Amino acid sequence: MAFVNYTTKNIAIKIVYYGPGLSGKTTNLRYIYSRMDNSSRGELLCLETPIERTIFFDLLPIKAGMIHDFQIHFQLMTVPGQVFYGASRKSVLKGADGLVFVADSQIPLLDANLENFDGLRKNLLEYNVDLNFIPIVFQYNKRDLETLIPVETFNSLLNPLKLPFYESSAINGEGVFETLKAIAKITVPYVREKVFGEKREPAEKDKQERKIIIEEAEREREKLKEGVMEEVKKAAGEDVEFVSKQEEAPIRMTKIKFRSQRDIENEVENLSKEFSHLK
Ligand SMILES: Nc1nc2c(ncn2[C@@H]2O[C@H](COP(=O)(O)OP(=O)(O)OP(=O)(O)O)[C@@H](O)[C@H]2O)c(=O)[nH]1
Ligand SMILES: [Mg+2]
Repeated sequence: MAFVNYTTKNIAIKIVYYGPGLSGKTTNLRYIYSRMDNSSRGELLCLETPIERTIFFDLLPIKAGMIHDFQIHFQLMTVPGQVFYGASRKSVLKGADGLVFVADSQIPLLDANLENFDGLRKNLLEYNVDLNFIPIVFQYNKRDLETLIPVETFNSLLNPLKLPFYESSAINGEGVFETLKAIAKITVPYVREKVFGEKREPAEKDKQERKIIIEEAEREREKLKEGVMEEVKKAAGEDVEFVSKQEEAPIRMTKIKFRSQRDIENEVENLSKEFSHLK
């Protein structure tokens, strides 16, 4: 839920970049940081391991537009994608107003994308949030590489509602601002409704219709996945290996000391409300 400060007239809208390890979430934030004027963005806060993988999360506050006389701030946060940081992923997700799901387009990572997306659904449910009704956009990243998961495959498996999706090459900045603009545009009406009680345009498909489409897609998913994997394998040549979760190499732990889960949660919550690093 967006954080509103009625005294200073600020609204903080939390956008979480979620996705499997190394899919390019931090790269999105770095690019946004590098291309924005420093009067409209704060400092990029990254806690990372010596080998560049996010250990906890990244945070980038940016200033954007007004709702009435309230200044809007987007707090962009990433989760750590690696399998064993489940608890941190969940804390960062708490109170998210909008989501960007950053998928890795490389064929061997199809399963990792799907598992991570299932994890997102489960984590949200623990906060009583239904993934089918929270503002979300999909970013299919690393399109500059070869042998890619086709966009239609991603959409059939992750995005049966055909919500906004972008092909990107975050490392070159392609699709990064398009994604950010899209999620901002979708999220703001939800926040206006929650905070000011303004009615927003009803979603294109109503609740019941969405539920039916999602349930059907879920029933079909295994079948669809097998078929799609076969096709993708064929297209890519028979020698493509599919990586399973168990084979993921564990990374070296860092010197950053983990505190209790409660401390981490408090810190994320405080940072979500924090405007001091914005001019
Ligand atoms: N080729 C290519 N590489 C990319 C792209 N985006 C990110 N990368 C690279 O992929 C690696 C991982 O990127 P990160 O942004 O750190 O990934 P992450 O999603 O934050 O990873 P975790 O924090 O571990 O969850 C880095 O070496 C990036 O340079 C892209 O669009 N194309
Ligand atoms: Mg990261």
